[in-house]
Amino acid sequence: MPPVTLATPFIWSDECTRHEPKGEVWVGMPIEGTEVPARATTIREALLAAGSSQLSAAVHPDAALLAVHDADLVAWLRDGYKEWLTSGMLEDPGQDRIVPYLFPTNAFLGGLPMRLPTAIHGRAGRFAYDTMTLVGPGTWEAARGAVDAALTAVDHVMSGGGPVAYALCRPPGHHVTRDGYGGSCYLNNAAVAANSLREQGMDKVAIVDIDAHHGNGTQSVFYGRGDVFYGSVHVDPAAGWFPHYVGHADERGSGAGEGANRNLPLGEGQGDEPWLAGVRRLASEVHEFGADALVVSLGVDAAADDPESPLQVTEDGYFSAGQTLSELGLPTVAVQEGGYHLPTLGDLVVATIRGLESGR
Ligand code: SP5
Ligand code: ZN
Repeated sequence: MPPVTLATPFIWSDECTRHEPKGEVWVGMPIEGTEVPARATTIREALLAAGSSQLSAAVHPDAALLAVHDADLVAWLRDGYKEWLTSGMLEDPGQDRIVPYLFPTNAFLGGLPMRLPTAIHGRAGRFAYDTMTLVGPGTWEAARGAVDAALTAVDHVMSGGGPVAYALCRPPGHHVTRDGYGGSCYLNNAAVAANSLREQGMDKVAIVDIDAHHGNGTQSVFYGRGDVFYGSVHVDPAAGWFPHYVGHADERGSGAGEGANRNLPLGEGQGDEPWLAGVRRLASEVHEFGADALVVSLGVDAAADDPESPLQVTEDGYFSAGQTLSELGLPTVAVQEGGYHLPTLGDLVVATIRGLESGR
């Protein structure tokens, strides 16, 4: 029997393929980037083949974005590249992407106030926290389009369009804090979606992050808040994986957010059973939290073939994760995060969405 047509629509923005990272700088080495435009088109083709209907992302005002991100970060992403060009960086030294070389950490400033450097290359490390997340000609448009896709998915669910909507966001977003970007992410699509659900009347919102990496940005945005739960199952940063400094089990939230953050790190090589046990535990905590709506940070890079993580989850595993989350019976917005193995990417996303809509 052929699989049933997907009932869940996907939200698409043409802007999302305009970001061409070209490469990234990792431990000083210029390497080929894996967060490429073909990720988005591959997923789109798989969704269309599965019968999902495409909805266009509607352009939203900046308000929802600025409720989550620092206005100076947003302005930098919007205007920084133009300034990079007018400053002549393309001619000397011949760099056509914004690549930071100096980071104003506490260790550097030692308590002195942060001044705004005159040189554009001095300013490049103000909001970026790594050298892998380069800004080029279409980066702002793509990142902003991804936010519009996430917000359109929220609108769809809130206006009674259906119980589940999937935003095909690219670039991904879960590594972006209020004012820091990195990990191939520029604006935090999932955090903007969750906060928008709150502002549109959902009293409690939960985010379940099944990307292979810990969503340090999303955690950071909601760490002190009791109205948004963040839970993640991911490769253990203590085993040597990005984001290294954040994503440990003892990070439980602070102040009003105490207890509303849950990290379940897994060792290298772990597959379906321990990963799904993590997803089930997050689902039960979301239930106990009393969430009214769910945002899924849907990264498929925990899959066995993925080049960016050592986890060994299967396509069936992704289906089961979706199924477990669907049993919560909550209005659900799924937002694309990572996933880099082009030959299996589309099937992994389709399997997860099939799970998310099972039994509805
Ligand atoms: C959204 C998302 O999944 N971001 C993940 C970023 C993690 N990148 C860490 C990159 C480390 C360098 N990659 C080298 C690959 C060698 N196999
Ligand atoms: Zn990831």
